[in-house]
Amino acid sequence: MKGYAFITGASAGFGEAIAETLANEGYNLIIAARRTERLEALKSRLNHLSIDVQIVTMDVRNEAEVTTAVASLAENVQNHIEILVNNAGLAVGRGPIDQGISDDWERMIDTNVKGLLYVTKAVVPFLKMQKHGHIVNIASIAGKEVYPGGNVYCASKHAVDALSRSMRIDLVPYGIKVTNIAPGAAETEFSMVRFKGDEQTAKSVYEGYKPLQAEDIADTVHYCANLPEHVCINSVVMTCTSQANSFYLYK
Ligand code: NDP
Ligand code: 8X3
Repeated sequence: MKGYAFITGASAGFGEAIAETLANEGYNLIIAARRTERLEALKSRLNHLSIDVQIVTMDVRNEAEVTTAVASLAENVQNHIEILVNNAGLAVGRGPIDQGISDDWERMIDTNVKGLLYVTKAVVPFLKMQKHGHIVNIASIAGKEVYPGGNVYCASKHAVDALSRSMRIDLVPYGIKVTNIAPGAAETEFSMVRFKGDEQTAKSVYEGYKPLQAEDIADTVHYCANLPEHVCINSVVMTCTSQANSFYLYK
């Protein structure tokens, strides 16, 4: 029997697709996010599979909430976590640095960087005990190259990239794999969140080309997680065919 995949940000986009893909491959799931009703709907959709699905409602920015949520999982769940997918994240706003809004900056840094740290710190002791496990960090192409107006989001994803490489060193003695996945533009709720509900602007991000779909990222996570024990993919940069780098999209 497969162990548990702990997926943050499982209420939408990549996280939801990763949860569905891994569930179909027989993984049990711990699905986390703030919107419990979305997690419950996902769990119901997976009802036909003979897997266990644990729902965790938490805001990754709140360390106490994260620690309590992980500590509250049953022992047989904690001790069988095989994969942690640090996926919860967001961009808020896009524009020149001097026009940035401090609250947007804080939301991005607190979620993308500090949230990922809190979840990792809470889960790693269980992976260490097993001397086995895999952490998949969902970074971004924005963590490889900056682009106009991307400043703080790009900085937060550069931090994720650096943390993935650091974790790889810290955790290698325990047989724990770390994979950094850096996708380019993908059509999810990401742009609706970034542009604060401005549907027209959000839609325009994906017009004139075929962007990545959440399922593409899920397939990549599944591929990386199902390699032989002695093989670890450290880093993946993936874009749709029309995107050459973080600022050149052919439309
Ligand atoms: P979505 O907006 O579709 O999903 C984001 C998920 O993150 C939701 O499940 C949301 O759940 C969760 N989340 C956000 N903030 C918090 C929080 N404070 N606490 C807990 N959960 C939170 O976006 P994507 O699926 O596109 O994004 C997933 C990841 O991929 C992010 O890290 C993003 O930066 C990254 N990424 C996205 C790309 C894209 O073009 N879409 C490309 C490259 C990387 P809820 O609101 O219920 O809490
Ligand atoms: C999301 C992709 O290009 O909007 O990480 O930064 S991009």
